[in-house]
Formats: sequence, structure tokens, C-alpha cells
Amino acid sequence: MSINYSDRIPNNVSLSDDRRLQRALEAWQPGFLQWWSEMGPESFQGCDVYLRTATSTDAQGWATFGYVKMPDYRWGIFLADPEPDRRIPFGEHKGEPVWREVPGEHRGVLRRLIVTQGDTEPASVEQQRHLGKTSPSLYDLRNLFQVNVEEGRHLWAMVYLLHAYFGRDGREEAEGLLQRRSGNADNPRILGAFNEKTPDWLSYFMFAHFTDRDGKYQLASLAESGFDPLARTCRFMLTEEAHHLFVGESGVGRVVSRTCELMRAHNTFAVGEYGGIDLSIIQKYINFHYSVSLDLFGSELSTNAANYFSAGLKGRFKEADRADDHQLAGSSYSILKPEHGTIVAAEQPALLALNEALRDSYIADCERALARWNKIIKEAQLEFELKLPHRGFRRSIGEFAQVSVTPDGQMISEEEWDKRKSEWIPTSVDREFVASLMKPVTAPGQFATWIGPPLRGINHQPLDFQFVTGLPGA
Ligand code: BYC
Repeated sequence: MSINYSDRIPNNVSLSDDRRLQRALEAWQPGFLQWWSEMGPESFQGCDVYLRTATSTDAQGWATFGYVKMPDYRWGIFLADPEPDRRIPFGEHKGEPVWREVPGEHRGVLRRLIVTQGDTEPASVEQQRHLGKTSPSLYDLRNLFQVNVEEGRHLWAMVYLLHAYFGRDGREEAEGLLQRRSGNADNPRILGAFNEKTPDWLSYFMFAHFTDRDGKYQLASLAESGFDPLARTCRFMLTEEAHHLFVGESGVGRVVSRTCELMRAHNTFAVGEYGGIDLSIIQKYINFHYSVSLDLFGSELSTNAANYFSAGLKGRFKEADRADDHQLAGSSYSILKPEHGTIVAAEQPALLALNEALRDSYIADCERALARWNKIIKEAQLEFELKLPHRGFRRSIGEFAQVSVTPDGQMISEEEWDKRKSEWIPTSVDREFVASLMKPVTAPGQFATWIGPPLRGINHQPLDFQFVTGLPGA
């Protein structure tokens, strides 16, 4: 479905046929642009960035490349094409035609899900706004900005739903999305991970790998929704999400690769003095970002999740591929929980354990990526294995929130945790060291000392392509 770019707000939802909605969104737009100029990438708003922009939602048009100044990026409203005769795929309404309007009895819950999803998008832009100043290459700088503008567009996606389907409450929530600020003590973002800092590029790659990956699983679950506008919105968001995950996984992989190169060249694990990041520090960053991201799936046992599912609002990852009744009547699911000083498995009603089931799919995905990083180390013939910590490690939400668990899954006292945590998560010394490496590299085709080059440039461009021009001070 092609996108109408002649409207002030690009869209493929025939916005001009609904003047009221169009006016409401046009009234929200200046606030968004104001937010972008205050909270978007600092110091780079005047640069020309080699960005992809969607011109249609099909395979041909969703990635059209060209130089754009970020404030001129055409943020808009793009939904995947409707599926004819789509039916609600799960829950109590399974098999009924999907809803084109919000079902009255689920209005509050649905709004809350959309607001929670929407809130993460501007939050990540806020978290990353200082990173441009220390980018390890023009290639990485461009990727950062691509991710940032697309997160801005994902905010538009949720704001469209709020304006189009939730009346006055929706408009108020859309305002709230521009008011909250990541890390603000009085008005923080909704979910924990989105109030953490992203102070350096290693954190950024970890965030794009682990936290954006939660986005993939949450969006895929919402893409199953019986509320069809939400499903179609999330389906299109997922096509953009793949690049964000690529930035994260390949970014960490390139750091690992460079570290291995330095280890071999200097025959040491301590590559700091050669401008690299030790594998042990990379491991601590993994521990930190993975545990924060696990919290984003909510509690192991959640009546909220059960209600979302039964009501047909939020499905499971790849719902259609599952061979069960799609209602989970009488099914059980095994969860882990702490009990009397150890961690035990417990069978629970599958409906209540939906967050844990989604977390399990996510963990399996993280394991696959970790194996690819370990392959880099193995191919360099070095003895070291990166690991994902135990799911109970450093959790703030759910069954493990009140206990201390080591990365290999031993329950320990709080005192021991305090004594040993510097072995497991980045210390201020680790962070200062990583920060000390964050010097901008802006010559085309050059890369910082601590990261290897990617395999290829964006859109088949050579690595020394001028991915961003007009840098401040240039
Ligand atoms: N931090 O029953 P529970 C993305 C709250 S990322 C703070 O366990 P539920 C992206 C919860 O709200 C994807 N609070 O959880 C990535 C509830 O509060 P109330 C974002 C938390 O409701 C990178 C209470 O604890 N999308 O797209 O089953 C860059 C008990 O809740 C947290 C979504 O999350 C937390 N981590 O599930 C850019 C999808 N976890 O009711 C973008 C929409 C839980 O006591 N959201 N709480 O006030 C949802 O589906 C659900 O809200 C959650 C939580 C999965 C997040």
C-alpha cells in the first residue's frame, strides 16, 4: 500500500478522509517536533544523514535511501496491509472476525498496552541523545540516527492509535508520551530499562541487542492482536525493528572481534592498554543489559498477561504456528522460582505464565546470538566463553526480585551479593575505562580502536562512504 507523502503527515491510512483525526494529529505534530529538537540527537540536527525512509509498506518501497536532515525526516503513519477476513487467532473470541474498533469492555487495558509500548520509543531516543558525539565511525553514527528516527516513527504509530481510537483519553495519553522523560525522578518513563542511562557505545550496542529484542517479542505478540489496527501497526514496525537488532548484535560482535584481534596480536587478555575492551568487561555489560531486559517481560505469573490473552488483545510469539487450542484451557507451564534457598521448577497454569513463556522464546534467541559471538572467539583460537547469566540474576520484577542470584544460578545472601557484585556487573572503574575509549572517529572508512569494521556498508555502499555529512565543527 503506497504512502501518501503529499499530506503534512505522511500516511497510508487515508488520513485526509477523516478531517477531525487529521486536525488532531496535526495539532500533536508541533509538540513532537519540539520534543525531537529538545530530546533527539544532540548537536547533529543540521547534518545530512544517509537514511532509509519508507515510501510504501511493501517489499519494494519500505527502504528508500537518501540524504535527509533528521528534523526533515517524514515521520508518519504506516500500517501493514489488512488481511482479508482476518479472524481473532486466540483467546475467548478465537475465530470471530477481528475488531476494527476498540471493544468497549477492553478499552482501558488496550489503551494501557499501547501507552506502555509507545512510551519506550521516545525513551530510547532520549537515552541515546548524547551518543553522536562519541561515535566510533560514520557508519555507526548513521545507524544510530536511523534507529533514532525510526523509534520516533514508532511513537507516531502508537499515537495514531491513541488519537484514532481512544478519543479524549487517547489524546491526553499522547500528550503524556511527550511529557515523561527517561530517568526523570518526577516523571520517568514507564518501564525500568528505559530509565537507565546509555552512557557509551558498548552500552548502546548491548541495549540495541538485548532491549530492542524485547521489542521484537512484544511487538510480535501485539501483532497477533484481535484489535486489527494494533496488529497491522505492529506488523509494519517489526520490519523496521530487524535493522535495530542487526545494529546491536553486529555491534557487539565487532567489539568482540576487535578484542580478539588485539588479544592475539599482543598475546594477552588485558587489551585495555591497546585501546580494546577486555572480554571480562564485555561479559559484565552482557550481564547488566540482559538482566534489565529480562525484567521487561513482567512477572512470571501475571493475571494481567492472562487477561490480555483471554480477551484477544495480546497473543503469543508466532501464535499461528502453535498446534494447541490457542486458549490454553487446562494447560500448564513450568516456571522457575526461589524456594528455601534454592531455585525450583513449578508447574503453573499456562495462562498465568504467558510472560515467562515469552521470556523463554527471548532467552532462546539471545542464546543463538551469544553462540555467534562465541564463534568469533573460537575462530580466533582463544579460550574464553561469553555466557548469559541465570534468569534470576539481578532481577527487579517477578519471582526473583527479592533474592540475590549469581550469574550461574546460586542463591546467595545480600551481603555476599554486595561483596561480589563488582565481579559481575560493570563497576565505576569499568565504566570510566569504557568512557575513556569513546573518542569520535569521523573520517570516512575509519573505526575506533575498540571496534572492528562491519562486513559491508549500508545499502551496498562502500565502508568509506560519507554516511553523514555536515558534521558540527567540520
Ligand atoms: N518496569 O503482571 P506484571 C520496545 C509493572 S520494548 C516497570 O508482572 P504485565 C523497544 C506492570 O506494568 C517493548 N514496571 O506485568 C525497545 C504492572 O504494573 P501495575 C515494549 C513493570 O502487565 C528498545 C506490575 O509491574 N512493549 O519496544 O503482565 C527501543 C505488575 O505487572 C515492569 C511492551 O512492553 C518493568 N520492567 O507485563 C525502543 C508491550 N514490568 O499494573 C523500543 C506492552 C512490569 O501494578 N506492555 N511492570 O501498575 C506489556 O505487554 C506489559 O505491560 C509488560 C508487563 C509486558 C511490560
